[in-house]
Amino acid sequence: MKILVTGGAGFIGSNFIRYWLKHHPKDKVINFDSLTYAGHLESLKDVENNPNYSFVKGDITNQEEVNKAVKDVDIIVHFAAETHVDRSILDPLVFVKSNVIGTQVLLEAARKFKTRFHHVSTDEVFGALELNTKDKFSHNTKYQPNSPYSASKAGSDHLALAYYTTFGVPVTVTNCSNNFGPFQDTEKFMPRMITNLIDGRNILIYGDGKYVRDWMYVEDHCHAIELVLLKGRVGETYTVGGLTEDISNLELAQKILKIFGLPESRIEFVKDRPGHDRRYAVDWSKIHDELGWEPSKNFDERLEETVRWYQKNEWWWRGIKEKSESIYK
Ligand code: NAD
Ligand code: TDX
Repeated sequence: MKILVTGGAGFIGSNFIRYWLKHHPKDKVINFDSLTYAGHLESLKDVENNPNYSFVKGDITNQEEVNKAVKDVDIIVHFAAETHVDRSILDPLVFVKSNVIGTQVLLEAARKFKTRFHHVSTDEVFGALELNTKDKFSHNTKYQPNSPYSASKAGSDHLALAYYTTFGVPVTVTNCSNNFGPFQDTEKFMPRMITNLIDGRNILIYGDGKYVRDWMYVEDHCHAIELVLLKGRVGETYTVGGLTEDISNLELAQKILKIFGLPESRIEFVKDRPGHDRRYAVDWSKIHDELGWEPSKNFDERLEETVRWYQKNEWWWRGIKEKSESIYK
């Protein structure tokens, strides 16, 4: 099988390529990525000489480049996107271009070449849940995106499913909660906290810190996508989430400080994010019941592994932190 992974130089895409090559050593994987500020080929250093791996520099908004890459592949796994909510507040246009138009361009190629298409999306398209409720997002939840990022991802989800209904493109969609693990850009909350502490700086908490995310380990996400590709029903949406059960940003910061053996005085409250979604929680019973997916280990173990990874791999994040954190200055 030949798989085209868009956005394979990003956080989840690079973890997915490594995962796929390990579990499906006979398959060919092509990484299609335009290498924006968020694309790092260093994340794939350990597989770059694998004869089944190749890289194509290309932009998903360019139909010609996309058609050339899609022409003889069996599956497209579509990760490429602008992904940072704070950036979408500063400059929404590129989110619409890459996330909406880019997805439509890829779908057009999938339609032309009759290619199986898996669209990787986010739980943020469903909006925000109230604190102190048992409510969760599922495939039946109404779309109510609040940031330019989530609105653009919502648009891309609708296009993907419309191409299934209208043109019969074999599409599946996963909407996943916040991922964490190795090779995540340091502008995102968890690596930002960890690398700030390594640098002797404080953890910066937006607003009151009582915001809740449903943290899931990146490898569990890769496994979920694998199951959907191999056994999922086309035209379906699967929601995927973690095991953390309502840990607030503040509680997460406290857990990380404990791993470092540092005091809570290292937490600093800063200005809140506009339109900040209060709480995300995901019902993953559909992918569990239909495809047998579940998270692999408990959250605290994965969190500690992740902290240790950033402590050991400064070579990877040092240059990235200097560049990507420029948006915060
Ligand atoms: P990321 O920002 O780390 O990587 C995105 C990658 O896409 C980069 O390599 C970048 O160069 C590439 N890219 C961006 N625009 C492109 C374009 N126009 N053409 C070609 N390549 C382009 O993203 P991530 O965190 O790995 O997220 C991957 C996908 O998963 C996204 O679609 C995101 O919406 C979704 N998602 C992410 C999370 C999360 O917690 N990170 C959770 C749920 C869903
Ligand atoms: O320094 C920070 N301090 C802070 O309190 C940063 C960067 C974030 N936060 C808060 C905002 C959120 O409540 O932490 C939470 C997580 O923030 P992000 O890492 O920016 O993630 P989020 O906005 O939840 O979106 C992420 O998960 C869903 C990804 O960036 C998206 O691409 C994905 O779709």
